[in-house]
Amino acid sequence: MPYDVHAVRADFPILSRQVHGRPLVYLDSAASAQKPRHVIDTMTEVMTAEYANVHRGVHWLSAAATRRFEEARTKVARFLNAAEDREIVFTRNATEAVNLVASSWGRANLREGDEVVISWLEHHANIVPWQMLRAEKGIVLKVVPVDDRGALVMEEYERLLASPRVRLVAMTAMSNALGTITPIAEVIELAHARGIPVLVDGCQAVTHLGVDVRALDCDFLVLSGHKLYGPTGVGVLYGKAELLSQMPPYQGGGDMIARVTFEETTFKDIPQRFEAGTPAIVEVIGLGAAIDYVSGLGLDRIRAHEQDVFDYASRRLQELNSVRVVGTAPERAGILSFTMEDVHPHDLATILDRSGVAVRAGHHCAQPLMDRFGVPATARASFGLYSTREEVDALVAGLERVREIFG
Ligand code: C6P
Repeated sequence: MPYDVHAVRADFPILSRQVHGRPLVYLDSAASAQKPRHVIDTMTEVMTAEYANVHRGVHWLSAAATRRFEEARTKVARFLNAAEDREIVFTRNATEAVNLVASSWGRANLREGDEVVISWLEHHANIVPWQMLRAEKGIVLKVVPVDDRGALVMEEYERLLASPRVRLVAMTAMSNALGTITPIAEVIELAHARGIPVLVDGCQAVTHLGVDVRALDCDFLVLSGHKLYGPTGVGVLYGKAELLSQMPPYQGGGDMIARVTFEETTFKDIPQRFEAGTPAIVEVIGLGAAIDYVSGLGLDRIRAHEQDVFDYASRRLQELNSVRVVGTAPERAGILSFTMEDVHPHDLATILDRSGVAVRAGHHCAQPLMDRFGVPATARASFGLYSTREEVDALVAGLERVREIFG
């Protein structure tokens, strides 16, 4: 079946609105994706008809809500091809999922002088939690460099891995700032050859490329629901059952305990052990609906469509002499970062906004990467399953206007 992007767009109510009197051109899906009606309706329907707290009540509504909540866990597990549902832990977002691993696995397994390998491509969410652990435990952070195109320097990675003190590799599968796709399968294989576990930041890869955790054989993977066309407030930590089972709780409270006395508390098994307190019930169910929606369209078809829009945008931006694309690695998808000579990215984004074109301007929570490329910020256009070539044309027309204004 051909991919009918206009039919797909009709599923997203917000895409038909206007901004500043112009049709919305939403090119900021890497920050957060828009929501299809199926997600909105599912969440409304749960709150209208099947809402109660989960895992607690014996009453009908609580059982209904619990069933739908746990069905969403199954959907996430299938989507990622996890071996078991209990390998899926619901968190607030990807950031909390990395913090969970750093606080629980990291505190239990890392000692002073132990090394964690990350890369220059990382989002702050996969840098700062390890720095906090460094302050607490004296671990050492090693950073794999990128070349001038924004591709990982694999020889350096191998060199860093050769140290006997490396205990964990924590790396993104796709850069949110440059769109670089990292050779994450090879990264994992090389680490595993030395018995080193790997945490994958799958925030962008899950949406743009799709991820199979068993094919990758990653040990942990984190993602945020809101980038996957689901609601905010829900993220996922995937972890191999054998690893999660050995990890101490991250937060204490209700729903994660087996038995509490004032002297002692015993904890539930995974995944509940890591889900203290009332979870984001409606949002988790909404994430399940988003996965149904994305799966219904088919990740392969989405990827092919996005690649077409991305390639078209790359060509069109190349034609603009005043624009410099930051990040030109051969393997890229969905995200284009750029600067314009003598124009601050914030001014650029503000002028684009006046014509209805929404792009992100800033450091994209990847300040070390901006430093690497000698820029304080970039403008970033990011595409989603609803993006079109016409929207790229609107972006290019907007950029031409910016050039005119700045002479
Ligand atoms: N990137 C962007 O505009 P949270 O904030 O926890 O939902 O996701 C954090 C995160 C982690 N890793 C990657 C690769 C990401 O892209 C993000 C979120 C957004 O690029 C918001 S800063």
